[in-house]
Amino acid sequence: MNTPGRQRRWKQSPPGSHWGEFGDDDQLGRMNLVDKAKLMQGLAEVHEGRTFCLSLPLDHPGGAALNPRRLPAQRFATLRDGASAGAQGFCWSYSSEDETLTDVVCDDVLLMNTQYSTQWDSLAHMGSRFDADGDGVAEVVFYNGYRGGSDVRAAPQNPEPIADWARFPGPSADRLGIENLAEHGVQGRGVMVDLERHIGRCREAVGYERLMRVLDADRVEIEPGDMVCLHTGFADTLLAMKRQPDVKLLHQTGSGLDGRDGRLLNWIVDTRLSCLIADNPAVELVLPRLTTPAPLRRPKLPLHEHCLFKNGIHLGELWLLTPLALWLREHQRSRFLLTAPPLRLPGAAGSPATPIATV
Ligand code: UVW
Repeated sequence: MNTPGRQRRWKQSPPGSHWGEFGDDDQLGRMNLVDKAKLMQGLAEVHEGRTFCLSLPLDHPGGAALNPRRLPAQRFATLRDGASAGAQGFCWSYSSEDETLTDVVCDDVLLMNTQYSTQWDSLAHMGSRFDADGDGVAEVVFYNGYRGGSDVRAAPQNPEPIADWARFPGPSADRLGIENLAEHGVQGRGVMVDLERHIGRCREAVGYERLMRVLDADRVEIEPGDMVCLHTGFADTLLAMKRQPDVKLLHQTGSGLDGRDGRLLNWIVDTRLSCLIADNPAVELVLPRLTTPAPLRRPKLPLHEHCLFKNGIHLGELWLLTPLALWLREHQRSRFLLTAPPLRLPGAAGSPATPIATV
């Protein structure tokens, strides 16, 4: 909803954007389209009562070679006591309070990059340097004109040492954090687009023409509010590498959307899909640097810019889609019930996810 009498957060919005579509203060974007009716459509796709876990084990990919900014999770016990307490030193025992108590307890502390493995990107994940206030100078802004540095602030870097965690203020996207998605609930109709079936696992940037051919061939229809899943086979290849990712091979594996194809970007907006999900690391294929002269200012990840920054379309990445895609292929189906809440972690730029498909 718009707050009456309050000045808009922006004087100009980026070309191709739809800021204000769901109200000037909206923080959910196109997930607003996942409403009661969409959930009922999702439920109507359940015929077998069979579920698929769409998450990789969260210790995958393994190491940091696939994305050096994203370190693997480290897990610690909160507290152990020694073998003297009768717990063999691997967990905590109430016997340290009272020798007659028999309970033993395991608790974990997890130090994890929220976007290391199967994940949601929040709308605070990526913004742009854009002149929203029209003063001729670009500032850092996010979806619906939320400002970098005030509405969305960087979390402090890794807390060191771990003992200082008590003082760690936590992530700090006051607006657009992933908790908005969690509070809305992520449950509705999923639609599988099986790119691997037509392209195989070779690297190909999928533009509008190619995508339309795939949708036509498989008779896939996408309606407003659908959560669209793109199966490329990438996560399945990654899983088979058993946490020892062969990055050279992975960089040649699997298709992804071509974020430089304007027709594709328009299609994403015009279909009114609610979010885009893929089993690859970025939904789009991150292309090598241009060899021809490029315009001075441009995004490295144009599909991220178009979805997260301009149109409030959440992205899901590194989901494990192959078993579900193969089952749907075999049963000549493309639709299913998708239940995929992120963590309700206030202010986080992204979240691990353990999505479930029900068919
Ligand atoms: C980046 O790597 C910037 O983001 P993502 O995980 O969304 O692809």
